[in-house]
This record gives sequence, C-alpha cells and structure tokens, in this order.
Amino acid sequence: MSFHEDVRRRAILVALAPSAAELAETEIELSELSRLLDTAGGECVARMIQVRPTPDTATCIGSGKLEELRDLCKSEEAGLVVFNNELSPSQVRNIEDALDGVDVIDRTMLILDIFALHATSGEGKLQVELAQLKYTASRLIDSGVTFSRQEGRIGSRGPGESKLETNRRLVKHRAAALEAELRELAENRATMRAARERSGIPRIAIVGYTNAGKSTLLNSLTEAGVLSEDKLFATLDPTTRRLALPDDREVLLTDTVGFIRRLPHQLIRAFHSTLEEATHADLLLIVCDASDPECDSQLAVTEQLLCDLGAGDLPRVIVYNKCDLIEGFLATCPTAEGRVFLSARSGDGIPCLLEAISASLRSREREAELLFPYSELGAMNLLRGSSPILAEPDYREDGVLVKALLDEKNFNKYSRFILGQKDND
Ligand SMILES: Nc1nc2c(ncn2[C@@H]2O[C@H](COP(=O)(O)OP(=O)(O)OP(=O)(O)O)[C@@H](O)[C@H]2O)c(=O)[nH]1
Ligand SMILES: [Mg+2]
Repeated sequence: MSFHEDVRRRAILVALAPSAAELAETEIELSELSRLLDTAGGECVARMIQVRPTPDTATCIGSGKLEELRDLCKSEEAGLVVFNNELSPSQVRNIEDALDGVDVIDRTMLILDIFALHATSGEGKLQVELAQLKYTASRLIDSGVTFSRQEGRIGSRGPGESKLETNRRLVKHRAAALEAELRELAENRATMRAARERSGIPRIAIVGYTNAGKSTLLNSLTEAGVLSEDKLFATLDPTTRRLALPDDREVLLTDTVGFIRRLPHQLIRAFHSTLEEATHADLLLIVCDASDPECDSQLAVTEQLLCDLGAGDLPRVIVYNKCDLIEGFLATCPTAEGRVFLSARSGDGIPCLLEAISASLRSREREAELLFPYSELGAMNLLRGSSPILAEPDYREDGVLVKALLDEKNFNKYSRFILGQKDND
C-alpha cells in the first residue's frame, strides 16, 4: 500500500503527561504527532492523554486506561495506535495483546516510516534502512515478531520478508554492509565538498524545523525545482544550487533535511553525513515558520540540534518565513540584527534576505589589493568568481591589479598576490 493511497489508516494517538501542569505541552506534542501521522498517510480519529509521573513498565499507560483505549479502538474502528512516548518491545507486545488486532507503534517508528516513504535517493534509502534496522528491527526481533517495514504501510509489520530477516545475526551483517556502503558515499560527499571548498565560493546552508519552508526558499531564490510540500520531512537529500547576489558575487546554497524535536538518534546517526552538510557552511540561514505559534520553541530545537552537530557557532541569519500569513506584515527591511522577515511563497522580503546575506559575508571580509602576474590570470578569474571586486581591474605592466573583499579563506588562499590590505569596519 502506498503513501498516496486513498484509504487512510484510522489511528488513535496516546500520550503521557508527567503532571497536570504539563498537559498543555503534551497537547502541542500530540498536535505534532497528528501531523506526522497525516504525513505518513494516517488519520487521527481520537486522542488520549493520561497524567502519570512515570510510564507503567508493562503497558506504558495504566490498566484502566488501556481498557478505555481498547473500547475506543472498537468504537472508532481504529486499526492503529501511536504512542508519543518511546515504547520498549515488551510494552508494544503487551499493549497489542490487550488491544486485540490493533497495531501499536511509537513516535520514533512513525518518523522512521515517514523517512522510509520519502527516501528517493540511493543514499537516503540506505540511511533509512540502517536507522530502521537499528531501532525497529532489533526491537521486533527481541519481541519475536516478523515484519516488513521499508515498503509496508504505516504500523503494519507482516506478512513481509522471509523468516531469515528476523535472524539477529543477519540483521547485524546487513547493518555492517549498509554502514560500509554509507561510508563510501560519505567519502564521495566529502570529496565533492572539498572541491566546492577549493572553489572559494561561500557556502550557505538552509536549515530549520521541518515544514518551515526551506525548499520553497531555495526554489524562490534559485528556481531549483526542489519538491516542497505541506508534509513533514519532504526533503531528505541535500540539494545545492548557485545563487548570484546583487553585489555580483556567487554563493552556493544547500537545502537540507528538516529538524524536529526528539529527532530519533538512530536517524541522526544514519543521516550524519547528510546533516553534516550544514556544519561545513560559511553561513547558516535558519528558517522558521513565523506564523506558527510554536515558532520560538521550534527555533530552540533547531539551535540545539545545530549545537549537537557542531554547527552552533557558525554565523547565521534567522529567516522568519511565511509572513504572508501574518496580518499586517509589511515587506520592509527590518534592521533587527541578523533577522529577516519574508515570504518565500510570495517573494516579499527576498531582497532584504539577499542584502542580509551580503552584509553578513562582508562583515567578515577585508579589503585588499592584489597583483596577479599575467601568468596567473586563472587564479584571478577564480577570485573574481568568489569575492566581490571593488574596482575595474587595472592592467599594468607587471600584472593585473585587483581590489577585492576577501574572507579569511580567500585571504589565505590568495595571500601571495596581496599587496596591501585595509580593515573593513
Ligand atoms: N503561506 C506560505 N506558505 C509557505 C511559505 N513558504 C513555504 N510555504 C509552504 O509550507 C509548506 C512546507 O514548505 P517546504 O518548502 O516543503 O518546507 P521545508 O522546510 O523544505 O520542509 P521539509 O523538507 O519537510 O523539512 C509548503 O506547503 C509550502 O508551500 C510562505 O512563505 N508562505
Ligand atoms: Mg524541504
């Protein structure tokens, strides 16, 4: 059954709130879970929250609640229950036993399902399979269930592949083979990245919470034609495009996989080389959905994940997107430092973003005069493609004199041609 199939699985969402004070927060998490379910092709028909300081070791929710859940599944004709909390294999088994015939999954499994549905590239598929093996497969083997998930519909796990798939030793071998293949792809990625770095062109990564509008922004800036959808995790593979800024310089823009709170760490590990694209940038565009009441907390999650990936200190511009949905939004250039308000969909505010990018790059550049001997015109052309040139080149007897703004990378790269420099304030 495919993701676009008309019949949507009727599902009930269940969450624990550690205390009554945390009910509102839990409601928000359930709304996000409901969007995840929708993206995976399911339909939320009911929600259930139990206030409980700690999960029941056997069944997560208490026995009374479990009975209530069984009745609710019957009356709502639900075939799937999704828990917001992470479940152990034995909890899955116990709850399934109590609910007779209803599939039970947790939030991590649901996210893994979405990644499986959305993976298109070879690398994406390998990454998803590895993450699934690391989470779902090992858990289900522990609970003695046979399953097939990569192609299956959400929450179903059978009849599936041959029994061999359930063999722990084979799973281990498969994981090792996937890891080896992924290592090779990661090396290719590193080689490509090194080539981009040698070109001296500034690299900009578009990062942010899932569904914030990263791909739409890349498209609106470069006509990249990247799929943008009102679905979570529409993008799994990084796409890089060139963009010419108004000051005539070129930059490389990369669209990346979105973040979410509690991103399963199996996925972070499996997608490390993809996520790493962000950490090698000269500038981050952190995109958020300004029209979402959860905008601030989504930004905080993004910041935390960037820190975890080692990209916490990179220069950034924060892009408050979807401003067309905010009443009274004016497409002026607000001067709030490092923040731009825009609509990637309508294009309002895009010129401000281009200016902010230029300004951020310029703030880390120094003005320098360089003299290229006539035997080194190749190097001069390379520089002209990657740094802003401040005056027409002067063709002198001893070579071509160029006045340019150099960032640290190009400053080191072209140091042997530099005649004089001036600090840029
Ligand atoms: N109203 C409005 N909608 C927008 C804007 N930008 C993006 N969207 C919509 O938001 C949804 C998500 O956009 P994407 O560009 O796919 O978001 P993304 O950040 O790439 O999402 P993932 O790849 O899933 O992480 C789509 O339905 C877009 O049409 C905007 O400026 N205004
Ligand atoms: Mg995207």
